[in-house]
Amino acid sequence: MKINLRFRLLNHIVKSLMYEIRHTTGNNLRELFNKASSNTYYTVLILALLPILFSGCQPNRDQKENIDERLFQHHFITRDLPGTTDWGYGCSTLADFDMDGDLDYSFSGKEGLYWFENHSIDHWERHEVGELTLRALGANSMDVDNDGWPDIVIGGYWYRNSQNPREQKFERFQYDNRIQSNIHDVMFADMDGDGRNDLVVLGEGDGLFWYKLPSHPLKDENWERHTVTLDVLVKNDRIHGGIAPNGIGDLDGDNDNDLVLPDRWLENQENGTKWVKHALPFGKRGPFGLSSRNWIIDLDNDGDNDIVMADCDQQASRIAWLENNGGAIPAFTARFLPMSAPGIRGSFHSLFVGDLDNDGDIDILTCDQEDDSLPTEGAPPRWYVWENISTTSYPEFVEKVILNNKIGGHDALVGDVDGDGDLDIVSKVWNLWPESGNNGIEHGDILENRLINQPE
Ligand SMILES: [Ca+2]
Ligand SMILES: [Ca+2]
Ligand SMILES: [Ca+2]
Ligand SMILES: [Ca+2]
Repeated sequence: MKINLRFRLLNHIVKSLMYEIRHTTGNNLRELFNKASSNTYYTVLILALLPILFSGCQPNRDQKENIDERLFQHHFITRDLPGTTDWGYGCSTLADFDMDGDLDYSFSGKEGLYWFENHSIDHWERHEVGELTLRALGANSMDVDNDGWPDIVIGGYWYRNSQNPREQKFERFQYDNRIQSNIHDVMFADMDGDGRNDLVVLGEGDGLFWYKLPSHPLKDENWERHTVTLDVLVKNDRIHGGIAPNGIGDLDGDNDNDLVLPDRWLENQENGTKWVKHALPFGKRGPFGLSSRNWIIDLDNDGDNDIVMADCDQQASRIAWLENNGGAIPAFTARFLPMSAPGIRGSFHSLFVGDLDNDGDIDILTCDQEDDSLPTEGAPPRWYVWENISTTSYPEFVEKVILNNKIGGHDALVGDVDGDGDLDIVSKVWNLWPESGNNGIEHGDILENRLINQPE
């Protein structure tokens, strides 16, 4: 029986029985069963309910595997970026910048910051956001000034959407003039528990900070800054990346947002003003120190948050989920995801955790980046999904290569870009790779999910 039909039937039966229980005089089940014995309808209902109850309450998932190379179709968003190639492309965000109802994509190169207007899956128009003041890799979009239009935060600056972004560049404001180096991760999360999102940034040259967003941000002014830790600095533990794309969440069940770095989690105490370090069994060091992509989620559906972690900025990247034991100070066990495709992985600089095949369970996405300095071995850069094939609430993953055309990715982002009800993936090159599937030229990309509206 199809899962939806089964749940609809179960729902109907439970509602009917609850109604009967509530309206049975004497409030006892004996009367209900007496009624059942004299009423064919309720006998059928109860008999139908028994096997469902005895089969356990786990959804009996369709065991068919849905994800393979045919599910996603690659298109270029751009394949003629201007300018030089020795800098790398960063600052990815996915938001509806022109407020026309579809998701647009932004990223930067050395020459500046662009947003790509979504006309259709094969037609994207490049617009300028503005200039960068220094090399920047991390970015995120949020409505900073509360005018309803998504803005972009990069480094120590935020770029205000002009409200006419097709015609007019964004206006740049500086929120921290002390930041003098690349900020690798930019996140928005409520750190002090007042119900409003704060800005959280990580850069190995500056530190890990959170900022309260001011109510009148339209000026160059240092925002109220709280230091989470300076352990990330190059001269200390050198932590290059960690909190992106979803490494902030409640790990100890006390309803405040904690934070994940490659080899540790930091416990939020006293509304984001005190942070206590606890070890995690994951991070390994590469040429940029410790670096990972992290995603907090309750993956095994037992009520506590687990963590999906992928190495980045290093060769032979691994990926695992870390199971939370539910303790008051939780401990985590690393469950490494299987790698069955041949070759050694490159740098996994992307991570998404969500339902990519609309079957109700959580899958995991990453890819190798195109990068001569952190190359794959024995295979070109590829895209991978660990498809959840479990039939219970405890996950079980199998690795699927979903794209293998010499196109790598970097800080890929996921959303329903073509608005058809399934999740698509946008990404871009990291740096020039002469052997790339775009003849060695830089590019932006979309992997169209063909689950819905898939051609015959
Ligand atoms: Ca749009
Ligand atoms: Ca917490
Ligand atoms: Ca859990
Ligand atoms: Ca879609």
